[in-house]
Amino acid sequence: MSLWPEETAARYRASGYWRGQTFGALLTLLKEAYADRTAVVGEEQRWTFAELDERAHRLAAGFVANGIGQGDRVVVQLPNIPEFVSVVFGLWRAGAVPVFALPAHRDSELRHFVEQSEAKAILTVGEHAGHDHAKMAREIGQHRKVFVVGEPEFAELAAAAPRELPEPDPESMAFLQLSGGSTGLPKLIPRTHDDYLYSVRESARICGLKKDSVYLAALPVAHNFPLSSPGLLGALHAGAATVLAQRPDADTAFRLIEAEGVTISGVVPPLAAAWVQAAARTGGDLSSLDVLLVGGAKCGRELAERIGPALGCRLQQVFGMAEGLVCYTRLDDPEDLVLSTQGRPISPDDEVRVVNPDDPLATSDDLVEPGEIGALLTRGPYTIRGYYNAAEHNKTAFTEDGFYRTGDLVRRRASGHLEVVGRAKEQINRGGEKVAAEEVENHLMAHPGVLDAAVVAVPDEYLGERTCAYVVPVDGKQPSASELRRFVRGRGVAAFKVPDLVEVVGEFPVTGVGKTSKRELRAALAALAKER
Ligand code: J2J
Repeated sequence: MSLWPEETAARYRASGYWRGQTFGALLTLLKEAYADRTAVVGEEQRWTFAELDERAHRLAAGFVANGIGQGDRVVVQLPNIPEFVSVVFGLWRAGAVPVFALPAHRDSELRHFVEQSEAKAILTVGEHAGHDHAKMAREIGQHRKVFVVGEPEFAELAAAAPRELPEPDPESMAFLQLSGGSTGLPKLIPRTHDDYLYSVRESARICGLKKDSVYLAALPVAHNFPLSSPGLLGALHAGAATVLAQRPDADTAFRLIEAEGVTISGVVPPLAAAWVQAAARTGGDLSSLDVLLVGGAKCGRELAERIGPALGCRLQQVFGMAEGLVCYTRLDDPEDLVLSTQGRPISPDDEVRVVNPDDPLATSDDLVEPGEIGALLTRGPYTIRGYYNAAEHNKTAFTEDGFYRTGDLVRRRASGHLEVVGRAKEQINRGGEKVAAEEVENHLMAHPGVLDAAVVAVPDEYLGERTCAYVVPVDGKQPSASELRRFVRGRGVAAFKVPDLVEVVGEFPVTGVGKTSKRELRAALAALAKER
């Protein structure tokens, strides 16, 4: 059964976008074509396509032996280690559905993913970057199975004898991605084998991946960008190797670029800026690097202009979202488009509407004049039609005719290239890491001294934006900024969600608005913060 209306699904099949292939079946073909070529490189491991294929077969059998099979959800929280790849393909072959948590997520988020997806198991690591993931998973998992890479139970899974397993339906949910979100905790995004493989296949082509390419995954690979734009999966699809960096800093990345002959990577703008600066300082050999994708947040023209000369590579801008739509500047685009736009969609059947930005419920008919700024709506062969188990939220997140309301403000050029000029959604983009204002507000309001809270973006030279929480205390209470930051951290959230700044105010510093909505209040605060 398709997650799209049947008529639309039929069109996507007929157009050759959806080919009825699963990720497990793809890996089998890759193994046949590229057996002894390197597929994945980790800190201490180096697997060929044949080795990856075998590991995925064994894990699949191990999962099934443990009662994890067709349609079962498993929350996967792994850093950039080769086991991420074998585990995910193992789950796919078992017909199970990975839920991609980021290594930065903590108790409150992980618990939400487990509950929301009704996961049967959690798959994680032990200690990573100073945090005990195994302990956290066990506390949350309770009666669920918890597998920890490096522990005996996982070794047992990984050693299971391969066996024939039924293929999952290519049009069924392959995994759940996370949304950056704007209202409360992250929503789950159901992606299918067919729709995701289409975006991966085309991304690999658009980014010029070939079997001799080497992709450096600098960002956490569970994120949609390093996973599929073109990312780990794009590289595998092309028969190319992926090098997994444990950390994204310039020292680590440059060492790997030189040692492994990396040809392509993808980073968020603050990281691109850090690499540009470091290249001027260190002069490591980056000569193999051919393409750097920059996206996740707006890459301003000034930074865009410096990337090519500093790193000796071509810049490719990418504007994507875990919900679907991905835009790239093309490698043969004129320089001005590469420097000043965020690219154009992957597919000729990506439908883009730029609509009235002042109406959060604008429909696909409320178009602005061509070239004017408006809110971006999109629909297409790899953009979801609804979040997982979120009927109420879906009523406003999507139009009646199935367009996703991205919350991004864009301007469209005659060439179809989009320029991202801002955002209408209540989200802070902290250098590519998305913070839903409401999620942090709810954490703040759990503090006994807090009456009300509004979290807004303030400009930041390095990250683009940082978070500022305006807090109105309960009468007679005066919680300090540091106490409130500690409190939010203690609620078990990813570190990037702890407010960078906290301003405790007598009342919200907006006058004359009377009974104002949070939306208006936030806009007023954001304008105020910008003026400072
Ligand atoms: C401005 N804003 C951008 C850009 C994303 C590739 C690349 C990025 C993501 C991603 C992704 C932007 N300029 N170049 O999934 O496959 C903001 C927009 C967008 C939101 C999506 C991929 N690139 N953004 O960042 O799901 O606001 O995906 O709606 O994390 O990031 O965030 P996310």
